[in-house]
Amino acid sequence: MSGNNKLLNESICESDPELYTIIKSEKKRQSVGLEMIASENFTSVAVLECLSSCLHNKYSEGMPGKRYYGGNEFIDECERLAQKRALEAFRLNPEEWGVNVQPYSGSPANFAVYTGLCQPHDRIMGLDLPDGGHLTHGFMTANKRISATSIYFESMPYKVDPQTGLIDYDKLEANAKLFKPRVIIAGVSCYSRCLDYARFRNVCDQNDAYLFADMAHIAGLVAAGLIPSPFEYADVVTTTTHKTLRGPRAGVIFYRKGVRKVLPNGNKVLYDLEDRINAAVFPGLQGGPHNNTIAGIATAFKQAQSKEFVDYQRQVIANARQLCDGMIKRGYNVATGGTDVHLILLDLRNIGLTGAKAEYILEEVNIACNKNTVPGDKSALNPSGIRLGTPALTTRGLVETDIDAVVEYIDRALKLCVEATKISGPKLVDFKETLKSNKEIAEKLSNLRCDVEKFSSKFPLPGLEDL
Ligand code: DSN
Repeated sequence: MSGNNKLLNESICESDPELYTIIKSEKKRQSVGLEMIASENFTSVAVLECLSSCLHNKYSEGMPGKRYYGGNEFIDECERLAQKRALEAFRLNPEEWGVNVQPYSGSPANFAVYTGLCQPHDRIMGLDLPDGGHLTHGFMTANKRISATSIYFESMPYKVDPQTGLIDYDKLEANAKLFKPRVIIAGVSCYSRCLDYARFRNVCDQNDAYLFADMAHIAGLVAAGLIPSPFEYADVVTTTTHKTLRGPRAGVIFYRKGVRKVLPNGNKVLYDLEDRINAAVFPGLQGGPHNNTIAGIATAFKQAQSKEFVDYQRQVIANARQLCDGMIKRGYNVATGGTDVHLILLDLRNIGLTGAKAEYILEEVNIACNKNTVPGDKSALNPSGIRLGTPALTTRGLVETDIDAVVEYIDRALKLCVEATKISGPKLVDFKETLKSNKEIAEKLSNLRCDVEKFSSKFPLPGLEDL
């Protein structure tokens, strides 16, 4: 083989053993651990094949049939197929809804929506990040505009009720009357209840605002028809495709077409979102779409229309409920008292733990989750809870009885966390040291890690054999 051919044709394991070892280690980590980060999932072999296909090589700026590069006959077919299946997956009429499948992921998709709907400094209202919203819903703090969505647009958050943990729709309505937003975002990153889209619509109509639903977390459950759909009420809907939808890492934007409203004189006002959204994605914010990813979107949306997918989503919810009930039975507090979806938010204040310590000790025993603020938390920098999700575990085949075992492992870890905190005192750095230096604690930790590994290894990890 000539030098150049060798460079081009060697597999990663031959050509770059250093990187190959890192990938193998990550594969091992994924298979011996319990993945409970609510936004993660394991995608299918078909999606992974699309991602590593020749479609990756092609530039195709523009829309199908209107490209800035030649050679796009099959790329056009692929993107049109992805668009068609995206609409089908949510049972949408192409006369009423269009879709752009080019956004690189959820954050760019959301920014494209604001770019399409707003002028700079127009007003937006989203659920505050510490209350379960997402960065791209306008997050800012008292002294800093954090997300670009609060730098380029004027953001006023709405909140959850600190007692119930539920969105305070009354306050949202009152504040929207004063703030007069151009866009209200109905979307969450950590909220375990279904959203009241009809109420959001009503508030939007009172203020002539657009209703923008970001269903990234729950899109798989919506596609399966198991929870209320935002499409009945929203003007624009975005989603990522890799969370409950279990496709490639990407974003899509759905926009309404046809009649927006009928004026008192009977004249119809039409939506003009198609061109605005498409132009915001390209050339506004992005260059060439990632065609390998778009193929992955197409095949994920095909899968999303299967009976197996609906069964999977049903199990995701059943597992989240089992997790929730199991934790409550063991004396833990769950924000809002339950779940309708794929995640729960555990409030650790009653057992004197911080989210950071809980996340750390769970990671030490191969259970991945993330620390999270809970309703009423004073500081977003020191959150009092952890977010736990079931999409990835369910993909590996866990059912309710397995979740009982998971509850037991989490409970053991959190009890150990309390025990270690009593020895270490409140500082995280001392706590970490205690986990290592206290012989009894270290031994319990190691036993628990072995139990979790043995348990996890029973469940196959989908994906390519070696990578
Ligand atoms: N980072 C994702 C989440 O964890 O919710 C959202 O983008």
